[in-house]
Amino acid sequence: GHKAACVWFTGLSGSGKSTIANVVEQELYSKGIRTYTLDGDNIRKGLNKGLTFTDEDRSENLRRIGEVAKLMCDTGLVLLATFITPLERQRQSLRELLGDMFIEVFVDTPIEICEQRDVKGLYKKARAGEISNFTGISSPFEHPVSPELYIDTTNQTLEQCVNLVLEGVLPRIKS
Ligand code: GGZ
Repeated sequence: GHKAACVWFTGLSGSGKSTIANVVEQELYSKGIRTYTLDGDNIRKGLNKGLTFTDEDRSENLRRIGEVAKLMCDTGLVLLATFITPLERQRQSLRELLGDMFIEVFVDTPIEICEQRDVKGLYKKARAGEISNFTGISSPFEHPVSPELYIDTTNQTLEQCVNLVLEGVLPRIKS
């Protein structure tokens, strides 16, 4: 058996949150750990359809996800969540809600690099004014002050990033 946890990835759009979380999930699965991933694709299109990217709507987006994460953790799961979570007060609320199950992982990729990659072309659109309130451009991202895990993607490979997350998570879910 293993303990429940909520591994919460915070970072800019295109920082690599999902890429890292997906490999972490595969590794946990291969160790027999029960996992589930919440991300923008399964949340903002369903449960939180209609919420925008104002500070207020982002906070509501994240509050609801936190409540769902808590329910899922109550079943004993290791929940992975990949959301920008741009403000310190949003991360603080999640920490209060989830208590010692909350493992904040800051995926630190400088905006210059996210914008260079621009996998989905969103930064280009944001610069052109076609997307408002875009994180890092027209909406703030507050540097996390007390993440449990800090991942510097600039100087490390994907494999190294994944291993750092696993080394941080595995001891915390040991029963
Ligand atoms: C930031 C936006 C925006 C704006 C659409 N700002 O890279 P993606 O595409 O797949 O991930 C981003 C996702 C961010 O949603 P979150 O629910 O994670 O944000 S928050 O935690 O702040 O509530 C991006 C896309 O949605 N996207 N418009 N204006 N990202």
